[in-house]
Amino acid sequence: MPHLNRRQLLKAAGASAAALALTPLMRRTAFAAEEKKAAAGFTLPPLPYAYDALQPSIIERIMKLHHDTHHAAYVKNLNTALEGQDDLLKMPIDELLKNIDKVPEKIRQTVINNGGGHANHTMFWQVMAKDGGKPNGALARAIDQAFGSFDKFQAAFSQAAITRFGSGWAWLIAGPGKLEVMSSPNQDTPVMEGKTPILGLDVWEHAYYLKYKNLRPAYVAAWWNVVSWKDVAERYALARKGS
Ligand code: MN3
Repeated sequence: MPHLNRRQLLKAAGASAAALALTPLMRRTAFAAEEKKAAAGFTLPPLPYAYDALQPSIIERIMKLHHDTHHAAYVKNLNTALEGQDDLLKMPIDELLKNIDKVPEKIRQTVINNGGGHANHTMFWQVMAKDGGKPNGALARAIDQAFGSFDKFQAAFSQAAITRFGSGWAWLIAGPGKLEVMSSPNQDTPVMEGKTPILGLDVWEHAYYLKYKNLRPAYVAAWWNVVSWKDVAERYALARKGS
């Protein structure tokens, strides 16, 4: 290795850290078994883009509040609930939710609410991007097979999101079995039922009220513009490999 000065060394270290951060499996911290945790306790992952990246579909003010306040609170409350339980604090969030029966009954609902909130939002940030494109390849074929066409899938998913009463999520599930659409209340995650979500939409009012007021259908329609189909396809490929 040639001799590097301090500045060159720092530059090289920065470049490899950036490369690591961009590796799909490293970047993914929810709903993928490959995640490795270094320490006990859960942390708020940074947004993978700027607060204003998804405008006009999702405005900066919503993004800031949603990530820095709501998601941060789920992480904090989860860590507080599990204080002193290092074996549970060391688990990847997906594993903790899959093994929710191992959580003491006294704090189980708190862990479902806040652990689900942490996992669901971690995925939510990642399945969105500016100019997310359209599904292609194996994922597009699976969508056609399960729903008849992309339009029919979109209609079914939107319907699930719009008709979920109160707070909750709409999901595209990759298995077991063929693709399906479902919704869940509150922060309940399909992972607790042994299902593998590959796309999730937050329909809590905090996700849209500042821009769309009570018009959830308008929010859902605009959200399709920022779905990262590349990320969903990667999740689909991982789910198929895992089953
Ligand atoms: Mn939310």
